[in-house]
Amino acid sequence: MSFRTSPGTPASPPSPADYVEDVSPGGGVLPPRAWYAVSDARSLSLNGRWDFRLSPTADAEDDSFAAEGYEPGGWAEVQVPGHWVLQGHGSPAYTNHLYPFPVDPPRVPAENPTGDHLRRFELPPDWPADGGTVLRFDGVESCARVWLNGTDLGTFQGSRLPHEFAVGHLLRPGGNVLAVRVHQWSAGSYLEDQDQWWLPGIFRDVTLLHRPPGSALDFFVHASYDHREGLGTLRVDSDVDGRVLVPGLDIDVVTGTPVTLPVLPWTAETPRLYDGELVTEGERVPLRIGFRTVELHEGLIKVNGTAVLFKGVNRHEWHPRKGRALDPETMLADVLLMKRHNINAVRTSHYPPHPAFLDLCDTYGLWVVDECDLETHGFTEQAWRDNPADDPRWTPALLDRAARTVERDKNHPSVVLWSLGNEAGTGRGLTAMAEWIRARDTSRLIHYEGDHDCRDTDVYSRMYTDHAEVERIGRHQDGGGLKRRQLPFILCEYGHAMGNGPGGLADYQRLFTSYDRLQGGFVWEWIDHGIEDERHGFAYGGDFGEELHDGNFVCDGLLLPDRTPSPGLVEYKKVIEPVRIDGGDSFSPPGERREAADRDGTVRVTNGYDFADLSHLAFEWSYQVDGENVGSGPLAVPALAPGGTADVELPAPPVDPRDAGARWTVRAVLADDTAWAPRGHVVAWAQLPVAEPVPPSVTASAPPVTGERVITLGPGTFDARTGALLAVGGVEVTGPRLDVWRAPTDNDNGAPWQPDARHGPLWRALGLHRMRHRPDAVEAGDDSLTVRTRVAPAARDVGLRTVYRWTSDGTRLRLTVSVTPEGRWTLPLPRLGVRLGLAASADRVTWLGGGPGEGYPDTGSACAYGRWESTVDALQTPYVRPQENGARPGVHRAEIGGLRIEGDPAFWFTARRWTTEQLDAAEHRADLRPGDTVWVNLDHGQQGIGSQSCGPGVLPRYQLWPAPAEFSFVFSEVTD
Ligand code: IPT
Repeated sequence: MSFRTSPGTPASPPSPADYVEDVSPGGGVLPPRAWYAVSDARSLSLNGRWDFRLSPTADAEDDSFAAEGYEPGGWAEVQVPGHWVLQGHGSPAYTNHLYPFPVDPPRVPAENPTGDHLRRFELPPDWPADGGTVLRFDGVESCARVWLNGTDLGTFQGSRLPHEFAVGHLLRPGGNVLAVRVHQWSAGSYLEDQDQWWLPGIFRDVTLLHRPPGSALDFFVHASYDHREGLGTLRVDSDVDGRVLVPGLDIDVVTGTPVTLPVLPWTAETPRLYDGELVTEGERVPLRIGFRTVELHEGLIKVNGTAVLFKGVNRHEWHPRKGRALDPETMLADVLLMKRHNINAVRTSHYPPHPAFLDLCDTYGLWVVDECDLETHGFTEQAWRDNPADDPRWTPALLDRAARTVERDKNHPSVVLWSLGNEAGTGRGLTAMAEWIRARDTSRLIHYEGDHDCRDTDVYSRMYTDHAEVERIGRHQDGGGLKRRQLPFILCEYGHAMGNGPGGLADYQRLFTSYDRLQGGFVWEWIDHGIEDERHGFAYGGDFGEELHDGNFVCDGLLLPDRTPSPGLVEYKKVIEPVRIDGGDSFSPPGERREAADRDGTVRVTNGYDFADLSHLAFEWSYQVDGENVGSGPLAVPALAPGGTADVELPAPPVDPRDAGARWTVRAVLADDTAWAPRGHVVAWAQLPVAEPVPPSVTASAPPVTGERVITLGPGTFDARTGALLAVGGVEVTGPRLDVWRAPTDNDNGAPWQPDARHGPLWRALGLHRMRHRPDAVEAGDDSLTVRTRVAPAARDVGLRTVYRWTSDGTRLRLTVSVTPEGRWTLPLPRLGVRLGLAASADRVTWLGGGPGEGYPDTGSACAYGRWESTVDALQTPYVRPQENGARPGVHRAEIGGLRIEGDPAFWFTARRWTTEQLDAAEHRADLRPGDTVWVNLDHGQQGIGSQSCGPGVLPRYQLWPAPAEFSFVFSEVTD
């Protein structure tokens, strides 16, 4: 590293590494242009094993390794694409918004891990000798200097953007050596302060592209759609003249010529692409043309004349072993998972993705908000002083990033909005970017969240706004300047999916569908960025000894790091389903009765798609009594147009509809195989309760019998001193006793910047994790055993007076728990119920209630009422940081370890091989070890989940405030 001289003193010769701290984007690269994967021109992938040497500073080694004839003796090897820190060289580091180096732009720390890479390659023998050749890097973090055969080609910054060099004149048939020096930190790092792992390396493809004489340079496919006339207009502008062929439309015109003709439009729901070709003298480039028009009209984002509702996710690129070096299979897996979960939109947070991902979005149909690689979030620590986004010296770099984004991706029909970046404050650089983009591409709208006055944008966008404010915005009661008041609204981030949750999604969706101005949102975020790790299961911030880190804030996705859908994704799928089936809600959690079934035998079906009719769906009914299917069949539903509604007659119920626990289930499934899911895939569903199940009844007829040490009552054996239940028949039991504690979720713990009370820390401060149980009386009456207790934490005057009343009919045992809060409670409870222990041999679990996955008061939409079966292990949701999980809501009956439990009313059921305290203490999955007891929680109430790990807390109606409560369970031994 060179020391800069002060003004006036003669400059010392520039250090070879000066480009690292240069605010300009680099030098020697070709201008940006449209990206395409293949053409008939030759290409050669340089991916694979590269020689690699890591040094601790930018200039610890001189650049002699790039000279011809250098022998990389003693070097290691890395895989390209890849990050060296995930291949045993150095370590990954995670910070949310803090720069992991002193903020002194554009200076970077002296410790600047630098990876020298060497790749030898031969040209294929038939590599054409004419024309030129381009060397393309699709992504290098964060700054590179490149040499080919000893010649210095130049440098670049802009990690997730392509950079090309003209190299034809330097290539030889054999014995080429490509040398790339990559610095982890550069001036560009100040522009790349996204909330993610810092992962240096050549993490996207490196390709040699032959450019035949007369080959295409840049080209721009303009394909609009006039929804009134059903006409598409195609014009392909090309830097090199040629012809545009679209055989399916009989188009054969010269470039630059508009053609208007009847076409089928492209939408995310109906992704009609026409294959075409751009034919220039030297090259044939395949085109995939989607006709669509994006506009701001009457204050709404419209595509082809129709307002769209974004049901989106924020997608970072992530693979638990490869980091951001995604392979094609992983990209496809993401798209298929999104489509199968009713997601229709992606914000490419917070940088342009690998370009192949956008090809998949075109093909399968996803609206894309394509975001530029720009975030300067760390400057918030100094009130945005010196923010590069408002410093003209950085504007060329910002414009370079905008241009590389737009030029690369402009031919994708899926891209409907350009996003300037994320969390970069406001400033002249952002305005310049917006102006440049507007001048270059008039066919898309501009998004940026950081500018709440919408000076540069076409849409009012916010993140983590609470429900009440979103509703005010929906009603146009949010004030703001004239421009903003006329704009549509989206939540570019909401529903923070960290750990258990997010809660409250259904409540947001109700707002989105109620107010036109609200055009939906993008859940934060798609996938947990956990790193596969032998020690921990999955590692997160701090696990690599970082001096600054933000812990598991990097694990906040709808997918677990291995792409297992979390309950949050299953919930989101249900909440955003594109067909609404009414007549009863999917499922009523305990304590909340929703409208009963439509007893007239009709069900109301509403098409919630924006463009598609329902002809691709088949509808089915089934009828359950006590969770048991007693009939099913097809249901004829008209192919409703978008927004259309029909009342559809259900068949006569297959059994007497007064049967207890009867309900209809109606499902909309794919009628045929699609590109993204097979026929029969469930798109939408609802359950319509007909009759509630009969609550269990136990006639108190058996008397308690007091012995020396134990009291017996029917099948129950109790400790005579404490009144604790010891066994039900032959099933040994520990407890049950009152339990109010849960291992705080990330959302319970909350984020410091949220105004709402953060319940997790407050619960702990109150001592809810160390409640003491004081037995006050054990009273054997004529037909009941009553145990009186007070449950309270040390040092506090609040408590829960708790009475357990046991009765029996000789074979079954009924427990009624009465809870009376005492003292001044200022917090809701985590949970309210009982916990009991069973032998570790308890494994198989069956239940009648909500399932198959977990559900909490504000996350249970996707739980269907039925008979479910699982094992204790499979009931767990393995969140990367262990926390409360796995409750099954609305359970009327459960069996586990030989014990049958019936609820009056229905309860939340949870079983695990560790205690809540162990779950609470664990920091990683690997910390959880099965003990000798299976702990079962039977909860009358649960606090909701909310989204406070970044967003708003639990809505009042899902909070569990201490209040007098009474609830019962009936225990019996399973004999059949
Ligand atoms: C917001 C960021 O845009 C996103 O990158 C991520 O960090 C998210 O939060 C939290 O996971 S910024 C936040 C301060 C609202």
